Amino acid sequence: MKSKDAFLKKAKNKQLVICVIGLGYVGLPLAEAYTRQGIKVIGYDINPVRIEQMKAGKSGMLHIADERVAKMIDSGLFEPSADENVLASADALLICVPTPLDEHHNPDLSYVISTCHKLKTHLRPGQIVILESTTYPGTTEQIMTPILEESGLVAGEDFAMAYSPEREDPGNAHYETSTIPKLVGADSEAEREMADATYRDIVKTVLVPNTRVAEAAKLTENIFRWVNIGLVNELKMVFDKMNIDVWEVIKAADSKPFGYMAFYPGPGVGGHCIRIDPYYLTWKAREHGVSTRFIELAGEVNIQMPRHVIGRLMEELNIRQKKALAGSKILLAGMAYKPDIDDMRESPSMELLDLLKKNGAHVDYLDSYVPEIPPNHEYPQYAGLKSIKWDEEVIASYDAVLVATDHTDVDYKRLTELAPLIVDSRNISRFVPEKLRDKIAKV
Ligand code: SAJ
Repeated sequence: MKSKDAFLKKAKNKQLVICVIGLGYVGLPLAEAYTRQGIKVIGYDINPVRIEQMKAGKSGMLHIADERVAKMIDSGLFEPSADENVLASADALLICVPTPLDEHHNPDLSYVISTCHKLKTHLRPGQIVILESTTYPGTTEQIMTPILEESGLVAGEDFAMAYSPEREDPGNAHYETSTIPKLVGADSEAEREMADATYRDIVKTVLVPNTRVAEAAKLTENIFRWVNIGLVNELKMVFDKMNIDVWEVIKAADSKPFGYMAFYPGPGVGGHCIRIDPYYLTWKAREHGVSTRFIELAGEVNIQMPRHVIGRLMEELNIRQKKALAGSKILLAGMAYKPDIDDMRESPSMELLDLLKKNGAHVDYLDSYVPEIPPNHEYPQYAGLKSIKWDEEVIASYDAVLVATDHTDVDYKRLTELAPLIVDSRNISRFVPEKLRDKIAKV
C-alpha cells in the first residue's frame, strides 16, 4: 500500500484530516469525537440546509444539543461543507449515509453508490475510504471498490478501503461514540493498520480480519435483537393464553446471572436499525442459495404484533365496555418507536394508528416527544396529525387508552385513574399501584 507510512506518521502526530460524509445521527457525533481530540474534521453533506445549520451551531436533532455543535465550530477544527471539492483534501473519508430498505423491503444502497460515484472523481493516492453504514457482507468489496477504481486508482495499492460499522444509539445515556468499541475490518494488513490509525485517537478499536467479517458482525448484533424480540413476543402470546404474566416470567428469568438476556414484548419493532437490518442479510443470503427461515420467522412474529395488539384491544373493549372498536374513542399513548426519544422511523405506533382508524375508531395520540407526525412515506395521510395535550377532562373522555410506547414523562398512575380502560403493551402497570391495576389489560 503506497504512502501507508506517510499516513501512519500523520496519524501518529494527530495531523490526519478526517472527512465525515453524511452529518446525521451517526456522522455528527463521529465528527464531534474527532474535534474533542483536537483533530481537524471536514463535515461533508449534500444538503446545504444541513451545512448552514452546522455553521450556525445548530444540531437539527433533539438528542444532540446545539451547544455541542457550536463548540465544534468554535474549536476551529470542524469545517461543514457542501462543496464536494473538499473530498480530495481529506486523508480519511468516513461514509455515514443511510442504508434503508426500498418499497419491496430490499436493501437500498443508492446513497452509498451515489456517494462513491461522487467520491471517485476526487479520490487521490494515499487516502482511505471507510464505510460505516450498516449493510450486507460484500458491499465494500463488491459494490464500493469497483466504483472507486473507476478513478483509475487501485484499491489496496493506491488507496485503502475498510469497513467500520456505526454503533450509534441515539439517546443512549450510558454509551456514546468514544466509549463504544469500534470494529475495524479491512482486506489487507496495511489497510487494517491505516483504518486502525484513523480511529485509534477517538475510540477503542477492535480489529477484525476483513471487511466481510465487520459487515456481518454489525448485522449479527442487530439480528440477535430481532430474533430475541420475536421470541418474547411469541412467548407473550403463549403465556397470555395460559393466564401467565410474561413480564413477571422475564423478570424471574432475568435473575439468572448468566446464560440469559432480557428482552421484552411490545406492539412491534420500530427504528431504523433492528427493523431494517435483518432484511439486508436475508436478501444477500438468497443470492447464495441459503435460507434464513429462522430470521424470517422472527420477522413474521414481530410484524404481526400491531394486529395482535389491536385484536386484544377489541376483545377488552368488548368484554369490559361492551363496546365495538368502531365508533369508540381511543387515545394512543406513544408515537415514537422507543421510550424518551422523538424518532418515529418504522414506529409500530403508526400501524396501530392506521389499524384503529381502519376499524372505525376515533383516534387521538399523546406523545410529548412527537408533537406532530412528520411527513413520511408509509402513512403520508397522517402527517400533520398533532398530539393532544395532557388534559385530565380530555383523558377521561376516551373509552380506552392504548399504551404503545412507555415514555417516562407520562404519569401512568394518574392516566389509569382517569381512563376507564388501559390496554398496555409495554407493562406500564409497573408504575401503577396494585389497587388500580384491574383497569389495565396487558396485551
Ligand atoms: N424492542 C422490543 N423489545 C425489546 C427491545 C426492543 O420490543 O426487548 C423494540 C423497541 O420498542 C423498538 C425496536 O424494538 O421499537 C428497536 O429497539 P432497540 O432497543 O433495538 O433500539 P434501536 O432500534 O435504536 O437499536 C439501536 C441499535 N444500535 C445500532 O444499530 C448502532 C442496537 O444495536 C442497539 O442494541 C439498540 O439501539 C439499543 O441497545 O438501544
